Amino acid sequence: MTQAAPDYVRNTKLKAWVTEVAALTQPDQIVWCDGSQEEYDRLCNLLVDAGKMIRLNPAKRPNSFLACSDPSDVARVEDRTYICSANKEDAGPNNNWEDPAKMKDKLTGLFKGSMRGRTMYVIPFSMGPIGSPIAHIGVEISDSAYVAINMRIMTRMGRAVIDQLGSDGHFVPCLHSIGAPLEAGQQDVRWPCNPTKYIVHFPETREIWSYGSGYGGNALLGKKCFALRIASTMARDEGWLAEHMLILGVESPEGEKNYVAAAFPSACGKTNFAMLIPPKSFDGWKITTVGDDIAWIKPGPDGRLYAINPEAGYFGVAPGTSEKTNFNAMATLQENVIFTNVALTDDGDVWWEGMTKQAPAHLIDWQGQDWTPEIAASSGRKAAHPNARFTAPANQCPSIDKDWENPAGVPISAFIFGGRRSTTVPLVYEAFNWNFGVYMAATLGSETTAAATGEMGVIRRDPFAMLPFCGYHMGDYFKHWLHMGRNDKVKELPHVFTVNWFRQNDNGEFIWPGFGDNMRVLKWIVERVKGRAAAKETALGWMPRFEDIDWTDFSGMTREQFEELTRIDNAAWQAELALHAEWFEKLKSRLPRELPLMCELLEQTLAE
Ligand code: SAT
Ligand code: MN
Repeated sequence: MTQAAPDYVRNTKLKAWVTEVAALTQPDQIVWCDGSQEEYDRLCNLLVDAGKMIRLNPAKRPNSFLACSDPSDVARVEDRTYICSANKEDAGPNNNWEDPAKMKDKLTGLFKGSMRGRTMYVIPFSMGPIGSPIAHIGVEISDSAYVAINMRIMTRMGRAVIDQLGSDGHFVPCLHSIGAPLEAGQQDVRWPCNPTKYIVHFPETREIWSYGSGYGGNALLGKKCFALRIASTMARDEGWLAEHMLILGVESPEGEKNYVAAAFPSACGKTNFAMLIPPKSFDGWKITTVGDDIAWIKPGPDGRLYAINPEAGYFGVAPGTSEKTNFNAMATLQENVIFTNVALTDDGDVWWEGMTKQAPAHLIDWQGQDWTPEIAASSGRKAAHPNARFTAPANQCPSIDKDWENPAGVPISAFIFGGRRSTTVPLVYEAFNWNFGVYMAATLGSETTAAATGEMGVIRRDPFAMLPFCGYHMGDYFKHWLHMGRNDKVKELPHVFTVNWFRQNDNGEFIWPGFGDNMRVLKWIVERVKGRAAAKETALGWMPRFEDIDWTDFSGMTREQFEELTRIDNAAWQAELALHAEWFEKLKSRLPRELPLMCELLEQTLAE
């Protein structure tokens, strides 16, 4: 174990910061993570020996583990998440705000001695391929070994990043403590955390402080905190985009390749879409995966927009994932995986709702209790938490794109925006132009899911699927997107599409089968970009007619059902537009003028 920084650490700022944090938090020891397999194995063993993780049956799932969290620490805590900009107005109504100096004071108090009795891990990481012109570096300090092992899967982590930093390279400091110091002789618990939680961002100084939670986006600070909240601010200042988007490649039988980036709110099937397997009838078509959650996008030398996946792993929702819904994800999960909050089978493997049609006869649920289908039927208790996750290396995915680590990124041809809407929003439509696309994305609504704590199933506006992740005023963010459309460096803008896989009929059943059949929509999208697919003009944008979609070997959709799926219900849209106007009202002080004008225009077109 090392206390002082290893010799290879030359970055003076980093060394000083680590010393300063250690003095504040008073850990028992400091470990500089080198990112090696030996280190990973050692930390996994440590967690297993301490009873904080279970090693799964190696014959079933080699080198894989199950961790189960405290029931109070299972999702992102949006009401405890802060953007502490110098001016309150800059954070916008989309963020909680506190004065940076006041917040630093409060946090300094909380972090004081917060790592007593624990090990402090210094975790250097690169978001994006090390050295890529689109990538950026962060260093997380955490008192959680679980965080360290997850960061090794989710990012490029370790000594190579320190080398890249050199003596004066820039990094985003990400400070994390579970807030559970151990006094001498005090027995540790399985998932230490603190009922008081703060997930805090200082956008001007590009710093993150997270306290009290060990779970997901609250604790793996490279993900939502850095790659979205801090990076969105960097992107605004520097003329690029940091987005809550998957990136996938569409390859035609002729070998033509197009990349699209798609934004959906958390737990709306982004991972499934990113790993889609086309229906059998799409012989020769291939979908490849670049990323499943976050895209960093910069203008390239040829004036197109180029995207990288800043992450190196998937932190995906387990429940609902099966060979049927996401074959590639299941293949990715065969080994080297950390599962969190799923159920344990009697033969030492994992299970979750939706993994198989029939549940095992007996399980230990995510809270450590006996679970049987009978108990579930009578009590409604779930075997896995609805926001249970897997952490898996991206390169284990069979559909991984050959260019997923290309430092130059991949060129984006289309942006797709989607929400979870049981009514109103048609299956797919293409915006008339960039500004209209920005309007559609800015007014995106979605029914809430288990990915964040709070009421489920209510519609909230989730512009660009970025509501919980935009590190500054949403009105300024819209302005930034509109500006990208007129940026000198951008010579070819992607087309913009809206999709909704979740529309229901009057009986509450999904009309669209989704999953692999989304390929039919994706094909239309790519053909539109290439100027090869027809569409009809509607008030909302260009929409496919029944005959514009490839229905080969698909009997599940009649012309009538398709009409229902794509119907623009005027009354529903008038109500929807009223909600848009209400939403815009909240952002009024910084809202670009174009957006309310487009709202009026739409209202008039619909009334005609
Ligand atoms: O933020 S998490 O990484 O916990 C997952 C999500 O909400 O998409
Ligand atoms: Mn996400």
